[in-house]
Amino acid sequence: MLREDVGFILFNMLELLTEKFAGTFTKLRKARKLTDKVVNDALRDIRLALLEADVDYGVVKGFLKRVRERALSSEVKKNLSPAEQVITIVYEELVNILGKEKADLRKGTVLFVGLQGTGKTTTIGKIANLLRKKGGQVALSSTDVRRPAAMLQLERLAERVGVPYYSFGEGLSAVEIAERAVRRAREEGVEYLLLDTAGRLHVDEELMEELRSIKEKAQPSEILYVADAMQGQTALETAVTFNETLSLTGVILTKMDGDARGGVALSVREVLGVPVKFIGVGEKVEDIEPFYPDRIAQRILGLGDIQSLVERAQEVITEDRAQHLSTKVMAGDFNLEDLREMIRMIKNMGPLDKLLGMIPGIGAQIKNIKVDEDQFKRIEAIINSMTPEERQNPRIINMSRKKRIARGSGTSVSEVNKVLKRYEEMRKMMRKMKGAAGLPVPRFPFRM
Ligand SMILES: Nc1nc2c(ncn2[C@@H]2O[C@H](COP(=O)(O)OP(=O)(O)O)[C@@H](O)[C@H]2O)c(=O)[nH]1
Ligand SMILES: [Mg+2]
Repeated sequence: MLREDVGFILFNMLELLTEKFAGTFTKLRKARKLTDKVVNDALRDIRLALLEADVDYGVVKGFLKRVRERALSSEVKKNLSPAEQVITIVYEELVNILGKEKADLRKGTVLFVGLQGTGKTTTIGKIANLLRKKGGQVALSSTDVRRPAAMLQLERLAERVGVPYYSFGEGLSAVEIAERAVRRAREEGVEYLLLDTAGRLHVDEELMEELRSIKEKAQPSEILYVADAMQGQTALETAVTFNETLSLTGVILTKMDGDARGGVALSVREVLGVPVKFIGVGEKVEDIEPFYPDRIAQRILGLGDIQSLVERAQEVITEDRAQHLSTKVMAGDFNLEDLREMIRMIKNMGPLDKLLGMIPGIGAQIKNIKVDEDQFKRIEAIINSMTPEERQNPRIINMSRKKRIARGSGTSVSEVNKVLKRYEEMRKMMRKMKGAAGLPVPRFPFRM
């Protein structure tokens, strides 16, 4: 994807979508029966996808073995196509492997542990915000005594979120702070005491000893390991050590807004035996989501986080308008008015780069691209400068009209041309999509 093309995200998005489907499922779609060879070919693609998604090798191996057995067994349903069968089995196994736990936190003291810089402090702010919004009684405290700045960071977050922060003056050890915070939380009837801890660049025995003592004194209801998803398998190796020392109760994966594809999430459950409870998707306090195994499974399958996207979209797009637009797209009857409406909807859906990350195949593509939202404004301005007739029937836009439109929108004829050319390409693409209807996507559980 070229930088200058980023304004035409819609076009690229559809293109990538079809490409992805075409690539992975064409062969499968042609198959009439699930033979050994068909299954093996499909599994090879899936294996690659999983490894690319940074899933632990051993986990992939066991996983594929189960899928293969099921795909070749007699359980397969007659009313599904071979492609649908494979996708359904893969999906179900993915959800199994990820665990079915809901992202609940037990009340009491919640200890956050992990290496330095993984996002512990930030995550505590985010979770405090979530719990408080749901009406929970929350308080924060930090045992990161060696770094006053880190304690201040948490105190600020507490202020921002509107929950109490417990501080006890200087000179106390981490363990003493933990003890006092727990006592005070109990006295004040706090339901969730979120306790921050110090991190290190590497696992070291001194830190482990300190955490062990904090655990003993604070008797936490949860010990959550905060892992940076961008670190992939390395994060997991460290987690194993923490788990041996502390018996973790869950994991929080941060920085999932990067191009980490979620494979670590898959390995966590298998390797540590504890669930992923939340994922961090940005730096702001709102940027956290409960972990939904089914959604991650879709994401790993390359289907994108369709569910979250749909939810986000539903907040700004009314059912009627969406229906109207998709009918037009399906009918191959898509004019510049519709394009403008789509651009407006997308603009209302929030930061583009984040949104795009949820779309299949796009996450990695936009890693290094700063989405140029200005370009959307320019396209909109160009379309605004057209007459309704021109928007409905762009073919009538001749040179003199182009000049007028360029002048009206403060752009140039060549920019107007570009928009028209891309619109034409999009329209063709949509025609193709229409032709590709009947993609082998299971009715359940995917909503597309
Ligand atoms: N993009 C992104 N950045 C994050 C996320 N969580 C934390 N960060 C950033 O990671 C850095 C380290 O976070 P911090 O909470 O101080 O880590 P700690 O040392 O484990 O307490 C900060 O710059 C955070 O803004 C996340 O989910 N996404
Ligand atoms: Mg910190």
